[in-house]
This record gives sequence, C-alpha cells and structure tokens, in this order.
Amino acid sequence: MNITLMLIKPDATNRHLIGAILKMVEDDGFQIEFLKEFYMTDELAAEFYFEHRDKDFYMPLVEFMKSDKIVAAIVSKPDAVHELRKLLGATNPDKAEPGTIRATYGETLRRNSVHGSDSDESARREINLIFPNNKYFPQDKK
Ligand code: 3AN
Repeated sequence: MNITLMLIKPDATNRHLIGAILKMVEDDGFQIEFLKEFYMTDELAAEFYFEHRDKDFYMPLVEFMKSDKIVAAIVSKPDAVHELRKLLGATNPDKAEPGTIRATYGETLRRNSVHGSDSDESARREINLIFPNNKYFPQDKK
C-alpha cells in the first residue's frame, strides 16, 4: 500500500515543530495528501490505542495525547508504511538512528513526537478513525 498515517504528537506541536517535521517528511520523498489538526478524546484514544488498553502506560499515554493538539497526515510514497517507520526511527528516541525524526526531536519514550502506522492493516484502521469517509477506503464508509 502506498499510503500511511502519521501523527505529530502534542510534545512536537507544543514546541512549534509541525513545519520542521512536515519538511523532513517531504524531503524524504513523501507527498502530503491530507492534513488536519485535532484534539484526542478518551473515546478516540480507546479505539486508536485499543491494543495498549491493558498496559500500565495506557492512561499516561492517553493523558499525554490529550495534552495539546495533534496534526494528522495521510502521506504517500511507494511502500509507505515501511518507509515512514524508517524515517520516524525507533519508538525510544534514545535508540533511534541519527537523522530520524525521533532522534532529532523526540524527548522520551512517551514524548516521541510522531506516530506512524505499523502495518497496512493498521494504516487502514487508523486512517478510517481519523479521516472518516476518506476517498481511499470507500467500502469502509460509515
Ligand atoms: P510505535 O508508535 O513506535 O508503533 P507503539 O505502538 O508500541 O509504538 O506504542 C504507542 C505509543 O505508546 C508510543 N509511541 C509511546 O508513546 C507509547 N509507549 C509505548 N511503549 C511504552 C512504554 N513502555 N512506556 C511508555 N510509553 C510507551
């Protein structure tokens, strides 16, 4: 699949890094197809992070994701999911390769500046959650 979802998280929007991060994404050869700002809610977080709901970091993760605005982008490039995860770097910024977005801007494991879908299936699910009735998955229309 050639599209995936990226989120610019509250630690990054709060530090005025929206432009800098989108520039890294564009410079890596991605097209920004759709862009919006939104605020996380408990209801959306429960769906978005359902696989983490039983983890001890779930509540602090949700509180953090609600702490400031989020920028969501549908981005495209061949092999988009894999290519974006490479550009984001490891979840823990301390372990992220130099030159990646998390190595450049991430602060901690939680405040790691960006999210990228981890599979084509996750990308579809997450894009449908954040961009309902998008043109990419018309059969999933709600
Ligand atoms: P990724 O975004 O790299 O796919 P996930 O899906 O494993 O990472 O985790 C989602 C988010 O949950 C991470 N971006 C991070 O902010 C937070 N997170 C993951 N593992 C931990 C942890 N052990 N402690 C605190 N926060 C975590």
